[in-house]
Amino acid sequence: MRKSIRRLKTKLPSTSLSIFSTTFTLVSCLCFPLVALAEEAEEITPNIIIFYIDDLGWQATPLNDVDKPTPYETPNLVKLAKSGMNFTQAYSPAPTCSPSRAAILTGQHPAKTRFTHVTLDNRKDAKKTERLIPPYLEGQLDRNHLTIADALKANGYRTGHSGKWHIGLSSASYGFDFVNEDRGIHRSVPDRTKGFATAEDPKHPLSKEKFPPFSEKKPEGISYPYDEVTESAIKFIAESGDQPFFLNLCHWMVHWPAMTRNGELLEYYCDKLGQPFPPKPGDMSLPGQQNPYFAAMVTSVDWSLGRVVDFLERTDDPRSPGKKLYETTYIFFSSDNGGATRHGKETLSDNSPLKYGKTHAEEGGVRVPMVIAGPTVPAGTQFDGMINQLDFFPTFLVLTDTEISAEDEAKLSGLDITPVLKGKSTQVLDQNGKEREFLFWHYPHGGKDSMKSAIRSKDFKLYKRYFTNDYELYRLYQDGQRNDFEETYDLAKNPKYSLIVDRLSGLLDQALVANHAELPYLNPNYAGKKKPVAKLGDASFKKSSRKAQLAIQPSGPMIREAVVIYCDAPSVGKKKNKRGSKDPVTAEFIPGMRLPAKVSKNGSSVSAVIPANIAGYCFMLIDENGFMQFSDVAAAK
Ligand SMILES: [Ca+2]
Ligand SMILES: [Ca+2]
Repeated sequence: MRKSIRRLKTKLPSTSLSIFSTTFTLVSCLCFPLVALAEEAEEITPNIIIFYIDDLGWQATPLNDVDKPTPYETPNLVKLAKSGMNFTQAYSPAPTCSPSRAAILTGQHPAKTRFTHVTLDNRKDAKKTERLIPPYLEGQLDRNHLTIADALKANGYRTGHSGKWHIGLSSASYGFDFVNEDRGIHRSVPDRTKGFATAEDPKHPLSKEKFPPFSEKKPEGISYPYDEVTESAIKFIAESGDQPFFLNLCHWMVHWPAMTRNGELLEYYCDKLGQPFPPKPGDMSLPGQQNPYFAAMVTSVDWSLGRVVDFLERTDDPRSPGKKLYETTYIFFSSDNGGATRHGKETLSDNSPLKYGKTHAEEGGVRVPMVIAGPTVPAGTQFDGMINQLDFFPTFLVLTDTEISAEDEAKLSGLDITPVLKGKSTQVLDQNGKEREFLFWHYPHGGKDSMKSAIRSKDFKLYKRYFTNDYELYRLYQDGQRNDFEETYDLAKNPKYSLIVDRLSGLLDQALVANHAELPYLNPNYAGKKKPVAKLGDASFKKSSRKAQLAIQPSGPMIREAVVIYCDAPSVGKKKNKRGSKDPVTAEFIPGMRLPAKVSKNGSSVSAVIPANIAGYCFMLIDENGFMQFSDVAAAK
């Protein structure tokens, strides 16, 4: 069922350099030796590393630190930015984990792949208090999509994944040769105030080598415990030998649980934040960025970045005599969504001055740190234009001279940013050489405060609120200067901005339609509903034809649309995805998939043929009044 990649003569359109005669306003300008180095470096196909952090907010590093300075230290990220480009207005494709990761892998907008949140294969009953319910998400990313790993592999790359996956099944099913989904050093402990790693720790021994932070107590620096995510990534790089490589390194930190096995690092932050060490058991409820466990996680992932960069800096590139791997490798550093602000009573971090955080399309939920360094990226530069991780896929294709079919190419949602990366353009340009007009987000999930779609175009950001069916508008910037990126002053009802509301809402609606975005449905359990909901009747399954059928009672509304969802047998319950499995799942049909079902002409019954290897099924039904419901899981036998 997997699509094979055809090597075609047609290449991705690479924009002609002549359009980039616009004024050059990057912070540091290119100087001649860099250009010479850049041209030389392009001779071999470069290695690509995505260094991806879970839940690292825009204000959680010193890079783009505004207003109150962050206490978290990330010396290796600061160093990476000095050798590459810092993107001050970088965005994740979604405000949560799975959709951002899937969007990078497929290059397609989460709205288009209908992979918009982490609630995979969730058919729980909705609350009585909510008028709307989210669409159903498949149990795993559709394996028919061409992934960037597939594309690079077909071009001779060795592909490796280390750490968190969270897209369903395992990375082995999506084009990765090397798979290690170990949690590394980030794993729950019974009591996080004690039991820190030691030099003799059997699984996570402390390093002999010392690293930052340096303090009066530890002027030589501190040790770090063994981290499998980092070490397996380095092993993958080392084993790649003569092959160019693509590494997808995804940390489980700085996500909950807020913990560290690094006692010295925790003590450093307790001292810095003026708190006792070890911290008292109980809630870490101080406001702002005062959680020493969270701080330790930020510095731990930064240490990991330092280990990988250090390895690249001291290892010869077997493909380029005289060069180190660091000179032939691009590193794309970013985070899957904005910072998580709380877990229960515990304060994790703080995205202020940005609004909200993870699970919200507001700036706090989608604006993330991003640094890109590599052979052609001018050192110490900054780009202030909008950029999205959806741009990674088309950019990788150009950087690595990888060709994909025209059909797959047409599906990509992002744009090639190599002209920006090379310091040759101050704008992200589309295939026609025009500046990208907007970015959008689609998050039909959560309650009334988060179920929104959003669009950012130049200075403005507009939100479409599904619960109230209206808009919010904020002016983040004015004449390039910070204006209201706190998103405090809603201008949507101000007549002065009505044209902007009209234009942006029109663009957003067009984008939602063009991407076949699935919108929220009416909740049949809602206590305040005003219309009736379809009543489900008899279900049947014919063994010989494997045809499943469900009748609808004539006393209520009929069915307008239906899909069938493949399940395990009703007696089995929900099976865990094969996390970390090194074997790709090759079955054509698997539980968690959803496919169109047949609706009878008058909507009084729905049916589907269930594949032989599928033991159970249910229907997702949308009735004439717009209510969505699931039928009970039935056995396909
Ligand atoms: Ca700050
Ligand atoms: Ca995340």
